[in-house]
Amino acid sequence: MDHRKNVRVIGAPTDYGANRRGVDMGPSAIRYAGLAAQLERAGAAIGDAGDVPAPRAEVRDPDTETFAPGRAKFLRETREVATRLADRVGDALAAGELPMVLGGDHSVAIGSVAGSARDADIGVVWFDAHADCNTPETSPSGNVHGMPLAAALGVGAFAGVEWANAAGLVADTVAIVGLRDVDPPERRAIDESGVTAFTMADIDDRGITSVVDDALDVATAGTDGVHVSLDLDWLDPREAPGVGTPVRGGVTYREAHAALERVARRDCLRSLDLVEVNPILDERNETASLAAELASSALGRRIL
Ligand code: B3U
Ligand code: MN
Ligand code: MN
Repeated sequence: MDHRKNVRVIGAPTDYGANRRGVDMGPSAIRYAGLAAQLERAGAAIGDAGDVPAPRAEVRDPDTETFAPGRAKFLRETREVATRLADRVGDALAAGELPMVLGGDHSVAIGSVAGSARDADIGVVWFDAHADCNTPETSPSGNVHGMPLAAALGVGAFAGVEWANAAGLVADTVAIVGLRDVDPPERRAIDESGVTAFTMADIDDRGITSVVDDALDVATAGTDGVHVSLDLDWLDPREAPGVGTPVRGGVTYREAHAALERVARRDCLRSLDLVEVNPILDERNETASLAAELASSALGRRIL
């Protein structure tokens, strides 16, 4: 898979899917943290496609478009960006490049998954403290960054929503890794959809490499490649303080690298998201640097 080493960086500077402002500066922060240099260490050639246009939350009404019952704030804006991003991701893949999406809040993954699945059967590995399996009916917050996996899978009100799930991601090839904050309706959505879910307790019991190998088995079974969606709140807040919804008890620096190194070793990476970096809440751009480093590990950065 030599062509996969040509990376196309695509920024998606959104914040309206999250309840904290500042995550829209994630793409700048990750670039500034030395993403290009990190990717070069993995032997990748980098093209930066700039950012997809993202509307400013201040000039939009969160409830212009609604799902009833329930709430999904800034749904119209989410759709606009997801649609544009899906095109950009699909174009990069069609050109033989590996799209790397810099968020922005996690709602942008609706677009990256849709683009990645456009002309292929894909698996997904979702590294996150949260399940992101809420729907407008079940969400406690109305924030779409808690819903992207449900949207991509067509759960609940997202069933048949063309821009979110027309590309046909199937739950059998989706694995979530690192869970420690799951809402009760999400638990039900996971059970009913058949998504494979690994909690922090699984990582404690079995070790990160074994869990990630299992997740990759799920995501590679009968698929053409894997989309990896990395929410930086997957890591422990001590390692990654610059996120909007930190949850104690996440993976360590070493576990995170070990996980992404397993991804590289499997040679299955098709597309990658680095999301939820919030520079306003960060310390010395550490979380953005970590995102850049982990991307390098995912692409097979050599130590020796
Ligand atoms: N599950 C909660 C909280 C949350 C989800 N994703 C993040 N936070 N980052 C919700 O609002 O859906
Ligand atoms: Mn999260
Ligand atoms: Mn997330």
